[in-house]
Amino acid sequence: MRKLILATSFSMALSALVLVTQAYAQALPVNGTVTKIDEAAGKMTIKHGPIQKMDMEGMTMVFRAQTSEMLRRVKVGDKVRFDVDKINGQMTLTGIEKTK
Ligand SMILES: [Cu+2]
Repeated sequence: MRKLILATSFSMALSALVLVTQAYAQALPVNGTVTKIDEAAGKMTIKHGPIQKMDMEGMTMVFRAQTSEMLRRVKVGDKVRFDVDKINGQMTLTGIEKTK
């Protein structure tokens, strides 16, 4: 009985993890490569793929980072996934993670 409960909780934890991972991948919809990080300016240059919600093709451009921590989380040359919103008229990174 105890083993069954353990197995059940394990598989439930696993499905929860899968769900979180899927939600996460969706939350960071854009691919890119970091080409420059300017901590003083709070900005990062990314060579990015298409950004559907901005109706934007792939290009290299500068983004403002929503938090300074984002600028330290990744390095130049890292492949990343990120999300962006227009905040106060500026293209602003709202999330970024290094990918493999
Ligand atoms: Cu762009």
